[in-house]
Amino acid sequence: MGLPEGFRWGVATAAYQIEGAVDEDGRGPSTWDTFAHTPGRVRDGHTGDVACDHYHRWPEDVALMSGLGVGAYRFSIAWPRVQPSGSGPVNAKGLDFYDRLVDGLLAAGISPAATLYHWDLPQPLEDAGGWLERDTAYRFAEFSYLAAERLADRVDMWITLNEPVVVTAYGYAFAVYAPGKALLMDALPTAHHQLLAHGLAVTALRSRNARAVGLTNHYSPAWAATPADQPAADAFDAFMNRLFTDPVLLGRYPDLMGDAPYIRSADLSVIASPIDFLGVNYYQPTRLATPSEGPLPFDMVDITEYPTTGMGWPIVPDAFLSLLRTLDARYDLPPLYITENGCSFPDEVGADGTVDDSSRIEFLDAHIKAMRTAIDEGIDIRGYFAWSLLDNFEWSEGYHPRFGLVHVDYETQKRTPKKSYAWYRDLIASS
Ligand code: IFM
Repeated sequence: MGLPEGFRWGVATAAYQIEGAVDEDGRGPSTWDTFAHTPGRVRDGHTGDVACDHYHRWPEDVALMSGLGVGAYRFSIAWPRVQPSGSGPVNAKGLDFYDRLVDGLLAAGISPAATLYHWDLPQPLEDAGGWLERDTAYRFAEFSYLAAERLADRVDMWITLNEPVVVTAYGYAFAVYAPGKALLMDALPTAHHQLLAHGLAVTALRSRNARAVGLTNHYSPAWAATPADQPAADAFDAFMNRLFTDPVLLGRYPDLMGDAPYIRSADLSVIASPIDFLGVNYYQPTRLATPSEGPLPFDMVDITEYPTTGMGWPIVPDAFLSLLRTLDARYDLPPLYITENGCSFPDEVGADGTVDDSSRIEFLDAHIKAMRTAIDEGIDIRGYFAWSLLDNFEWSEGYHPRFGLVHVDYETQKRTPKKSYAWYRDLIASS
């Protein structure tokens, strides 16, 4: 079967991973600036200070998207550019940047899809408690309102949060991402406050006539190592796949929240405000076993029988299909967008000046086929965004992993489209 009418092929990026220009035009510090500048936090001390210099080179990057023929671009708006201290008046120059970008995209015939929070919390908000504090949810709604006030007449899709589970788990429970806290299960209030932020932002965005509003979650199918390990897999599933979806689509939490004093009676109805779409990010499945010791109800076990990406992540396109089927069976879903899917490999520019990333082509081809099977089965998927347009700052791994369709030489900022860029361009043109 063909793709649904209006299906959007796109590419995705995020502000801190590509923009650089961290001190320009009044931008304030974010938790990722602080974290990356703390010795030992990011591999080889890499930071997002310059990144892909997209803040200055965005016209070149929009031209690369035009060359691909994408219909949509998912980018994120850096909260610390718009409200440098996380509250108070707008920094006009910060919003001007996104205004120019959005106009540049529209002039190129590319639909703008803006994410409002891709992990770069203004540092002053973190100093006041960050996502452990309920007030951060209200600050986020205010920021969302300000961004939409300026851009809602031209942005087609608004994504409130990107992968809030990663913020709770990596940022607040296990200290591997900003803000680097190791609170284990005491990190759970950050889940509730992010969800509340999402719900409040939906209302704020709608009050500014936002065209379509949703959120993006990270999903990883949970495989039990043996039948006896099924409770461990279920516990992981509740945390990774249900914690940020059940409250939004079902209006209730999975069991793991327990008796949480920070959840107020009206909160779940705010969180369950209807959304226009759900963003799905998929990279890999996870295998779980009963924990031998420790505070968590599961242990993660390596998956060794599949080829892996440069991150060591198993390549399992069938798990992507089974995830889409599971979501469809579990919920009365709004339309889905695949807001991220992709892989890193240690790509290099060859002597002839080209980058042969055939492994990425295989990865994308197999995952897009899995998505098309889901569409053929009747699952309402309206778009696919490859992660990522450019090689970029991969959080605590710095610039080592390369996820882009376009290679970036960080010394010269030269962009070199890889073989996968031409492959994706041809795929878009033919479908
Ligand atoms: O680079 C990240 C992105 O910021 C969020 N989703 C996963 C990607 C690859 O790790």
